Amino acid sequence: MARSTKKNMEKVRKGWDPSLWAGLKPFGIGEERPNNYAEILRAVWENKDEALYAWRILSRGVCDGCALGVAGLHDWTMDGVHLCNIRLRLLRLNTMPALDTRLLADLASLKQKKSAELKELGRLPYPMIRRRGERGFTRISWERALDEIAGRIRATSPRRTGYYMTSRGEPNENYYVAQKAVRAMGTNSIDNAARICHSPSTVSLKATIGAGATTCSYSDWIGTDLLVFIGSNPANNQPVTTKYMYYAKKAGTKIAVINSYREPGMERYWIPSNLESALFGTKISDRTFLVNVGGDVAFLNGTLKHMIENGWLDRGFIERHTAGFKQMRAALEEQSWEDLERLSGASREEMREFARMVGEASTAVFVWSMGITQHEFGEDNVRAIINLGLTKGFVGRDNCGLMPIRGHSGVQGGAEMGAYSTAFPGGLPVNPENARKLGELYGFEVPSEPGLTTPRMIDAAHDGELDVLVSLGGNFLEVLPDPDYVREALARVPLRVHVDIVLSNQMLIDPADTVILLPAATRYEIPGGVTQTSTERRIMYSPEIPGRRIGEARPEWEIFMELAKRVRPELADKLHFDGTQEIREEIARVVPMYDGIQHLRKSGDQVQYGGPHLCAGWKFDTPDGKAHFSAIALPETGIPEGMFVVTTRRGKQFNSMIHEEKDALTGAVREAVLMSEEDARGLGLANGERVVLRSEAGEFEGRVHIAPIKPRTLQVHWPEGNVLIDRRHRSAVADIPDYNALVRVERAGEREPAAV
Ligand SMILES: Nc1nc2c(c(=O)[nH]1)N[C@H]1C(S)=C(S)[C@@H](COP(=O)(O)OP(=O)(O)OC[C@H]3O[C@@H](n4cnc5c(=O)[nH]c(N)nc54)[C@H](O)[C@@H]3O)O[C@H]1N2
Ligand SMILES: Nc1nc2c(c(=O)[nH]1)N[C@H]1C(S)=C(S)[C@@H](COP(=O)(O)OP(=O)(O)OC[C@H]3O[C@@H](n4cnc5c(=O)[nH]c(N)nc54)[C@H](O)[C@@H]3O)O[C@H]1N2
Ligand code: SF4
Ligand SMILES: [Mo]
Repeated sequence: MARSTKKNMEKVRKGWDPSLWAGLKPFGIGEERPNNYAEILRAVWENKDEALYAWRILSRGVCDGCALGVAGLHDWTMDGVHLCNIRLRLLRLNTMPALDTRLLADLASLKQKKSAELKELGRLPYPMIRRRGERGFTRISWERALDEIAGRIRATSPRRTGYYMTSRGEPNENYYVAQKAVRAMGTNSIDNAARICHSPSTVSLKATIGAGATTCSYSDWIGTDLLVFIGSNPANNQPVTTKYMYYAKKAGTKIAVINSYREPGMERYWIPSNLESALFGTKISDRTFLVNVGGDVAFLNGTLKHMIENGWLDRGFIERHTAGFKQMRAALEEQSWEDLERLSGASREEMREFARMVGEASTAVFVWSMGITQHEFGEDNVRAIINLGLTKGFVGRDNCGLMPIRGHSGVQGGAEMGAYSTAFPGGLPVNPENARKLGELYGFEVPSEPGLTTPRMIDAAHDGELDVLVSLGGNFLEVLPDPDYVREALARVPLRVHVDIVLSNQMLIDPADTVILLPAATRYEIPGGVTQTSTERRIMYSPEIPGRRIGEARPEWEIFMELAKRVRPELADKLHFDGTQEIREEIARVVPMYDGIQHLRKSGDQVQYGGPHLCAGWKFDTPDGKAHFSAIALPETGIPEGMFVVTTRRGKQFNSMIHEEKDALTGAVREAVLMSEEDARGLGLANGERVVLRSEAGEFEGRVHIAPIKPRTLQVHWPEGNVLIDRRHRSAVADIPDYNALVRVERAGEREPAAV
């Protein structure tokens, strides 16, 4: 094999290493694990009517699955093929034929269908309209649809309108034009799925180190001394990372996991495209620390306390390049070991063991995800990780970094393009000064007040304060807490517009007055090609792929442009773009950090904004040029007697799109209630027994699935589990819902708790 030119790949030891194997059973026979070869056969079968198109998408397109990022079948981190089962499952969304719109004439039978079945009916081919009292949708022309929507927007105040975008597949160009159009229509109430995903990460990183994204690249994982995953399960959610982890381990990296569940995929994984790992598996985590749901601040603060007590710090870095260390230390001194143990669910010894791992490492990368962000104190969770990262200057240098690993393919670019109610393009805060500057560039007045965040849009709808709600993809009914409340809210909005590629159940909610469906093009169908930004800040070009086109589906950027021109005809020339190349040229001017985007022309073209490391040379983009430690109080997360804390998790699904009844990584079916053996015993419950979970918000019936999970914590899959979540619990700054709940557990059919 030729020597790799990819950074850090030269550190990977050649030859097989049995000490890293998961076991001696070839192919892990008999183990609970996904069969990735079967996934390939399934994808071939599913896409057989459009085999050539499917192949072109895989071999030339930028993946529309997660935000890891790949062009065609190769990435910028490792040699060899980059492909996974998520991408294969999502492929059909791009190749399937149009649905028969006659099916929409009467919705009675469709209302019985699950979202997965609705999606399988096919692509949405034409604009459709349904008025109050009508049984279903009828076809309407684009002209009439856009005129009607524009008329309604003009007839109301911009304050009474809201716009939401999924991050599923959305390219930068769609976000950029959408936010410009919405701002021209007089409001900042445009938000995207990043709000309910990593918003606390962006807020806290900006406030402490002046960076709004990961500071490092994936290649920094390979050969770092210590790689830590906190509240993150990339084996399921960014599967190709298991290959990066394999290489990292072969370059001497130790992996630690902090989680409330011993995720099977993070313990060992069989990587299909690597012979050694495919045969014998790879042991991934070297040390897993089980913590309480919500126990991370306590665990990380305890870790910090040990590090300070033992002097496992880089004092030079702390003195020269940081501020706030003393205040942080003072806050820690107030926190007793008793509280730290009780709230974290881990022992003082375990925190010491982790502290020693961090203390002994001269390089480390910290990766986190939804287990950290989706809490009322999500911002503090992130700050606690940043504190730890700053103890030894684990930022801005090789093999070091702070990485909020992103979810949806489109999510990194969403807020950076300004499709965010609290940020303008470039992630700049919405305030009068930034509004004035943007207004000068655009040639029209840009509103200077922050708009409605996603959860607040639904609150406004519920309160009767929204006249127009435009949602591009996504499904409020399934991605936000308390579906009954969301249903009521959506049913009150006089005009709902759903721009989408397929059907979903939120579209079928009866109109308060009017519902309009608009068919969107996928990213591969957009003339001129598009770009997407990955977690590691890489802006990648995805070309238009020749193949089947669907009815009258149009690129979403064009839909927004046309709409805004109708609402503000006097601004038509200022809102016009001839194509995606012209959009990229404007992005390069308005968002200087995206400079280079205008030169991307073909598959594989890319530019990583900010370079491999942000905060390089320990220069921090904060007012004093320093990185800031945070003094963090312990959130009171104690679990009242007789109760459990339940968190929502992903199975074999892509967010609201469910792919399989059973998750092959965990063995859990959709209705599973993951529970520790200890709790099951205490409640007198057996594996598989039916139980009811009751929270203040609602109840959920499922089946006990005994798993290596922290006692007093439970997990259920979402969206099914969303009925348990109280919508009022949200984080203070970022406004992300807390997707966890306190529940009582009862055996199904009993009124009294199952406890004996
Ligand atoms: N196959 C697949 N891939 C996906 C997605 C998908 O739905 N399916 N979704 C995409 C999206 S949008 C995103 S954001 C990412 C999400 O990626 P992840 O954040 O990895 O996804 P989750 O399944 O929500 O996993 C949360 C993890 O945190 C743990 N956890 C829960 N609560 C706590 C806590 O309080 N503390 C700690 N330390 N751990 C906790 C859970 O046990 C679980 O391992 O995945 C992306 N990729
Ligand atoms: N309980 C609970 N809820 C959660 C989470 C959790 O962990 N627990 N995670 C949250 C997270 S991290 C995220 S990112 C959000 C996800 O929130 P969203 O992004 O809003 O939801 P998705 O389910 O990913 O959206 C998929 C739907 O979008 C549409 N769609 C798919 N592709 C396209 C496209 O190319 N264009 C258009 N216009 N539409 C398309 C289809 O209707 C599809 O059904 O959910 C959040 N909700
Ligand atoms: S890991 Fe993510 S980016 Fe890579 S192929 Fe899978 S879904 Fe696509
Ligand atoms: Mo997400």
